[in-house]
Amino acid sequence: MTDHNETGRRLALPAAGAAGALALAPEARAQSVDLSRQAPTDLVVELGDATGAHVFRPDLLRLRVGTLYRLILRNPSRAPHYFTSDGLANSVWTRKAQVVAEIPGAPPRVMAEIKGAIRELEVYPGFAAEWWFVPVQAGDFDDLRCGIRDPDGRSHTEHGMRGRIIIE
Ligand SMILES: [Cu+2]
Repeated sequence: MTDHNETGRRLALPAAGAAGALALAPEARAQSVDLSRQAPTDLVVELGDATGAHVFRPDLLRLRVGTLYRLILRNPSRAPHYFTSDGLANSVWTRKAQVVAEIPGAPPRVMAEIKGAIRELEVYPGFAAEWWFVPVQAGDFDDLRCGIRDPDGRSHTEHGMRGRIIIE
C-alpha cells in the first residue's frame, strides 16, 4: 500500500511506546497493518520440571520484531516460578495476558484476561499463563530469571533458572 493516510498511521501499532514505534521495520510501517491482530505464533516455555530442577525449558528464545507471539508459560513443577526479563518487558507491546486452567482430560480454559503493560509473570504449580505481545525493538538479553528463594536462601536463578532472549 502506498498511501499514508491518517487511519493507516493510527493502525500501525496501537499503544506502542514511542521508542517501539520508531523501531518498527520499514516494511511494517509501509503496509500500515495492525500487527496486534495477526494470528499469534505460539511459544511454550516450561518453568521448572517434575524432578524439582529450577530451569526454563527452553532457555533460549529467538523472537522477531513485528510478530505477535502467544508465549505460553507452563509450570509442571511443585514450586511457583517467575518469568522475569526486563529486556523483554522493555522491548514489547503487550496485547494481553491470560490466565489459563489446564485440567487433565479437559480443553484449556481461559479464566481471565489482563490488559496493559506486563513486567513479569508468576505461575503457580500445575497452571499456565499466556503473554501475548509484539516485539517492537531488537535486542539480546541474558536477564531471564526467577527470583523466588529456596529454603537454602539461594534464588532459583542461582540454582540455574536463567535464560536468554534474542529479538531480531
Ligand atoms: Cu523459580
